[in-house]
Amino acid sequence: MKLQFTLFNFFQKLLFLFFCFFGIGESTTAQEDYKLWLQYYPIENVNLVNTYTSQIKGITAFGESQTIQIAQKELQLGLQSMLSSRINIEKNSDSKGLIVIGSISNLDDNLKQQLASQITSINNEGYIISSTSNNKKLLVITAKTDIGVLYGVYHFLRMIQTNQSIDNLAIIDSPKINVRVLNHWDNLNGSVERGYAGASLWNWQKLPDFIDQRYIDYARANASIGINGTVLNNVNANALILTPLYLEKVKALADAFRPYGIKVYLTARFSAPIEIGKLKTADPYDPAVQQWWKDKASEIYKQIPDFGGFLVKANSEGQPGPQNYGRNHVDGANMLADALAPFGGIVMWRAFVYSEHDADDRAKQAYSEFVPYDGKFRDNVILQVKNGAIDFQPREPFHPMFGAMPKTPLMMEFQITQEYLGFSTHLVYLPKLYQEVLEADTYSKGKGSTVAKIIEGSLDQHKLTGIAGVANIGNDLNWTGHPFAQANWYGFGRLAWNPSLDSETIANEWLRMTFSNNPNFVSPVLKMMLDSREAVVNYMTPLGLHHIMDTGHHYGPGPWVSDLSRPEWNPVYYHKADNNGIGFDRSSTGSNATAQYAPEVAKQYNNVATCPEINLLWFHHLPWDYKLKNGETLWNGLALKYQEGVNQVTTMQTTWEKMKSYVDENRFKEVQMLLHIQQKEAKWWRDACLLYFQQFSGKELPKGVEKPVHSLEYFKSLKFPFAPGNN
Ligand code: GCV
Repeated sequence: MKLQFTLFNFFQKLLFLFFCFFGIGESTTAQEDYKLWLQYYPIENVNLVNTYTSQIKGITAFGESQTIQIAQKELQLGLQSMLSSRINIEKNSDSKGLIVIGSISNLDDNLKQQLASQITSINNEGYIISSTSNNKKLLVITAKTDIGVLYGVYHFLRMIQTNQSIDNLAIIDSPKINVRVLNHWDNLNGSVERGYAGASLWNWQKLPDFIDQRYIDYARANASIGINGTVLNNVNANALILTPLYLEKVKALADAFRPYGIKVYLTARFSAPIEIGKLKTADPYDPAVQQWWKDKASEIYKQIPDFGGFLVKANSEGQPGPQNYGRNHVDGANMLADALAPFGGIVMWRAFVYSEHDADDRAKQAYSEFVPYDGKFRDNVILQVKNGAIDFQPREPFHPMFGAMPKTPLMMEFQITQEYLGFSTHLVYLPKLYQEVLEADTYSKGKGSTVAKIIEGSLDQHKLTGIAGVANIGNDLNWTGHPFAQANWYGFGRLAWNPSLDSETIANEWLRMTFSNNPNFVSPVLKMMLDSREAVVNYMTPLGLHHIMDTGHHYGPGPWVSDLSRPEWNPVYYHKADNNGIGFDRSSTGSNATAQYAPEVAKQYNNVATCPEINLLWFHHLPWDYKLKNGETLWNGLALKYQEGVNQVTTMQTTWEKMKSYVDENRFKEVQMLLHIQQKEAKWWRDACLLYFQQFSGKELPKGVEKPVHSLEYFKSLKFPFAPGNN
C-alpha cells in the first residue's frame, strides 16, 4: 500500500514536471540539448529545495506587455521545474514571500519609494533584484523597462539553477555594452557560410506566415544571456534581402523577436541601388544613390519601427564598396548613416579589409586603411573590428586598431562559429580566447587601457558601443553541432553583457545550468573546458603560428599550400618556413607591424627576448635552433607543443569517460564520439605539420613526440570537396 502510494506520488510528480516543461515551456522536443542552458533540472538537494520554497510563495507580475508575460511564464516554468512544486500567480503583492516583477513605473508607491535610489544607477536594460526589508519579505525584480525585468528574471533563475543563496538580495546590474549582436552569415538559399550546425534557422520560403517555434526559442535563449540584436544575413550580402518580398519576412521575424528585446539588423550590399534599385551606379556621392538609401530606410522603418540598422562588408574579399567609385570608407559609411539617422538606426561598418593589390603585410592593412579616418565618421557609425588582424585564428594578438582610433567607436567582432578551430567537431571553450583579447592592454592611454574598456566606450567616452559574435547556430537539433559549442554562444552573451566577467565563472555556471550541479561533474569538466582552447592552439598553431589550415574550407592542416592566386591566401605566406627557420617577421626588421601598437606594446612585441612566446612566430622569423625560455630549441619546442596538444585531448577523453553517470546518454555519447574524432584529428595536425616543417628543420623529432604513421604525401593527398560552410 505504502509502495503504491509512493509510486503514485512519484508518477504524479513526473506528470507535473512533464506538463511544466511541455505545457508551459516553449520547447517542442524532449531532446536534452535542445533546451540549451535552460534545462531547469529539479534540484536534488532536499534542504536546498526547502530553503527556496520557504522563501518563494508565488509570483506577482505588474504590467501588461508581452515581455512581462514572458518573464512571468519563464519564472513560473523555471521555479516549478527546479523546485518540483506549483508556483502560483497572485494578483497583488499583499501576501508574504512573493516574487514581485515589473518595471518600476508599474510597482506600487511603497516599493517605488524603497527602490528609488537604486533605480537611478541602472541603465535602460539594467535591473535590480532586491529583498525588501519589510515584514512581507518580498523579492522584487524591477527595472526601468520591461526588458530589464526579463533580464533580471533570467539572472534570478540562473541563481537558482546554480544553487546560490537568495537571502537578502541587493543586486544591481546593467549591461556595459549597448549593441550586443549575433552576426548570422546565413544565405538566402538556406546555407550558412562557415556554419557547421546544419542549415540556416530562417525558413525564408515559409516566412512571413509560418513562425517556426524555433524563432521563439532562439529569441528566448538570446534574451536569457542578454543578447539584444541579430543580423539575419551574411556579410557577403545579397541585395534581395532589401526587396519588399524579403522585408515582409524580416518584419515577421522582428515581430517574433521584439518581446524578447531582440532587434533585427540586416547586411546592406553596397551595390544594392544598382542590383535592385535599377540605378546605374552605387556611388555614394551621387544624389540619386543617396536618395535611394533614404527611401529604402524609410520603407524598412515603416514595417519595422525598431529596426537596428545595417552591417556592411565593403571592398573586402570581392564585396562592392565605395572604393569602386574612387570614394572611401567614410563616404560609404556616412551615406548609409545619413539614411538611417532620422529613424535612430546605426551602421556597423566592418574593418575586415585586405587587398590583393596591396603588397604590404596583410596584418597591417586594416589599420593602414582605417586609422587615418579617425573622427571622420558620423555619430551613428561604429567600426566593427575582428579580435585580431588576420582572421579568427586559434590565437592572435589583439588587433592594433583597438586603441588607435580614440575618436571613433569601435565594436568587437568575435567568431563563435569555429571556422579555424575544427568546425563543430572539436571541443574548444572560446570565452577563454575572448577573455584573453578583452583583457589585453593596448596602452593607448597608458597602462590599463584594455580592449574591454575601449569597446565599453569608457576609455574614450563613446556612447555608441557594441560587440558582435559570428553565430554558431543552425537548425541542428542541438543548435550548435557540438553540445559544448553551446557554451560558446552562452559565453559570448555573458561577456557581451559584462566584458570583465571571468571565463571560468561563465563555464562554471553554464555547466551547472546545462548538465548538473554535482561537484564531481562540475570540477573535472570545468578543467576540461578551460584547458581546451590551449589544447587546440597547441595541436594546430603553437608558438604564434597562424593560418596554416587547409585553404578554402579551413579544415585540417595545409601548411604546404602555396599555389593560390593571392599570396595571402596561401599558408606558406604566414609561416615562412625555410632552412633558416620559421615565422613571420613583423618586427622592425620585417614588415614592422609591431609599430602599429602603442610604444609600450610595440617595444615588447618587437624584441624577441620580450615577445610573449605564445606570439613568438607571429612577430618573428627565428632559426630552428633558437633557444626557447624552457631551454628547448625552437624545433624541439614546437614539436613538443604539438604533442602536448594531442596529450591534452587524450586527457579530455579520460575526463569525459568518467562522467557517464552524470550526463544523459545522448549527450554523453555525442561528446564521447566527438572527442574521439578530435583526438584523431589532433594527431593528424601534429603529424602533418611536423612532417612538413621537418623538411626545413632537417632535425629528428625529440623524445616524447610520437612518430607519424603516415607520410607527408598521404596528408597532402587528403581532400574534402564538400566540407561544410564553404560556399
Ligand atoms: C563572410 C573569412 C572567412 C569568410 C568570411 C570573411 C569575413 O575570410 O573565410 O568566409 O566571409 O572572413 O569575415 O568577411
